[in-house]
Amino acid sequence: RKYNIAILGATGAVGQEFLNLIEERNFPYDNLKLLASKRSAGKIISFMGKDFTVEEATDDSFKNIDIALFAGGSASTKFAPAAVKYGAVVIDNSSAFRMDPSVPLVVPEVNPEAIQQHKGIIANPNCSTIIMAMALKPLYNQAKIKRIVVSTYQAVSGAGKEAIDELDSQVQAIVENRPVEANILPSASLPKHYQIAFNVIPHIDVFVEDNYTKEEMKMVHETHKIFNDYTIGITATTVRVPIYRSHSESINIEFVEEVSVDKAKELLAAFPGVILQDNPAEMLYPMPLFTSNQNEVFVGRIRKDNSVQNALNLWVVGDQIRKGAALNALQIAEHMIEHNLI
Ligand code: 11C
Repeated sequence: RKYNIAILGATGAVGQEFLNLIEERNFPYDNLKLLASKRSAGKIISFMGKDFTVEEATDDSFKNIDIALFAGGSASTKFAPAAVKYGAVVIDNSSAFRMDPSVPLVVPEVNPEAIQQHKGIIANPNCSTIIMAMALKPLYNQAKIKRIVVSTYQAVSGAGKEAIDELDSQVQAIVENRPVEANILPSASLPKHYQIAFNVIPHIDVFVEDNYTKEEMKMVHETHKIFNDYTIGITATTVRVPIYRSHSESINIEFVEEVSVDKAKELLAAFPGVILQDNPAEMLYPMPLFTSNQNEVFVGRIRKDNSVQNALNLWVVGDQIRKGAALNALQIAEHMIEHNLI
């Protein structure tokens, strides 16, 4: 069987990646509707030898749609009710529904069983959460996790195309000895902006409770929900770095029982969607330059943390637009097809 698909936010970075992956993975689509805001409507997108006209999304766009892939943003909240009403399964990449108890929050390699509980909407976790969850899961299966300390190094593309353009223009200005302008990062909506070129900004999204950022708290709350384990202590520091694509994470994990470095390597190497890249003698470790446009999450620099019992340090890198967004969403759809859930 083939499915009628709608992509909401088809012209953005995640929308474009949906198209790349649908082609690459030979996703069984019948009709494909590319939807966006009024501003992008009318744009022509060539896909698999055919020209598609981007349509302005309205509630009625979701009539006869089986799977609605939402790239994210405020459009999700606006159109999810109509899509569900028309009987589509919405796989949503925004943060709007993630913490709703009636909405499964899914990384297919980690908690596929949650998909069955859906009532029309399935949420895709935040990119930094997905990348961390992929590295945690094979280790969590071996020994319960007591505490996680994570610091991220997040690419500018996580903040949208404007942030990529801003990094480019700032580097250009610096090279040409011109004044540098900053209008986008940490977040366009904030009153103040900082240069990202040759800098790092320890501020992603807005500040929420106890001076943590929303991005940091997403890593805490979403991980608890995905693992359905609210006992794990998690503390995060999320940082924007002048990298185009792929988020990196330094993760310190304290287990309830010992997990040796060799065992961790064996478990990670065997886990689907993870590539172990850990050979210090050969200077082999994951780096964002080489993990971009790849589907897997790469793990290396695995070391015992000698300062505390039963703890390991990991360096984890993954393409946040692929596994951190579009690929994870498409894998949810593939899982549903494979298990007759659609
Ligand atoms: C970033 N993680 O890198 C963000 C982007 O909740 O889906 C994705 C935000 C989200 O800025």
